[in-house]
Amino acid sequence: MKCRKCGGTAVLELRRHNVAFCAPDFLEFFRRQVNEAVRRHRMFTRDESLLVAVSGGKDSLALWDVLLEEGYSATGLYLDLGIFDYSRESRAKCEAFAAGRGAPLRIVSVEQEVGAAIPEVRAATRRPTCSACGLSKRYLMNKAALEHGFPVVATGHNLDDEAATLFGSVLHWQTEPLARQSPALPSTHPKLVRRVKPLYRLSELETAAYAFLRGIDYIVEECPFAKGATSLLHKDILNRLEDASPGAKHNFLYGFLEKGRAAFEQASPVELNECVRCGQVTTGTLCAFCKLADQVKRSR
Ligand code: Q46
Ligand code: ZN
Repeated sequence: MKCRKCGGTAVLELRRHNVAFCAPDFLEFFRRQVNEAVRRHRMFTRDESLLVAVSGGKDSLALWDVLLEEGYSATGLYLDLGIFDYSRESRAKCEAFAAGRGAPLRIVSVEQEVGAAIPEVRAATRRPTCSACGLSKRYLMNKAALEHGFPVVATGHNLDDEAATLFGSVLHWQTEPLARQSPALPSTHPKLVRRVKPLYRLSELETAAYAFLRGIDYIVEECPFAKGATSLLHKDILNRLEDASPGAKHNFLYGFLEKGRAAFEQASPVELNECVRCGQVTTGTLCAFCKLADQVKRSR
């Protein structure tokens, strides 16, 4: 296999693009895809300070790395979920990455903010772990960005994540998630910062290859609560489709973004209020995070 750019020995074949690249040209391809995502969706400008949500995994650390390499001012945000060894190890990976690059890292403890670490939240609320966790993460990312003056939060969601989320929403025709699924969600309220996904054009395999070639030390283990998640089943189904028909995931996601999403967005306008307790945005009067914290407090 030869590199499409330089003719040297290729290290990676990208079947959906029908190309192969050597290591330096693959890294260049990766950066170009990120820059294209940023440009196409006007995610942020060179003058803005970015808050990058990092979990210690390959995607978010690859994202932080590429943004720093491209010269952005990018601060990491690690949310400590208190999930046993997984959280201890993933936090250590983020701290080591930050120290190695001289990049600023903020750490927020879910236990302090919610009143219990994620494993106890389930027992306290009987809510599925990932639903309470996802809700807390979205809330705390926005809160950290607002408190420290970041206009935008970037997350490491890749093409596989986005296609699997879309697949799950379509299977159940969940119109609200479909209206909100986008590589760039604008700020629709002064208390809501922009949320962007600069890796949405890159597959999981490509972010893993980038992390490997850049020597990024990331946590390989998944969160113990991810086991059996339907999103993994959806990823598996899409991988089989992709094997048989390279480009299937990409066509599915890009086609929706170009042709389908606007219809859902128009059909589900949302009115945002400020939570009577914490002041963050909600569609009701008390936000879901404050309700969760109340439930935790009551159970104690
Ligand atoms: S961290 Fe949280 Fe994920 Fe673990 S508990 Fe579920 S949502 S699986 S990305
Ligand atoms: Zn609230």
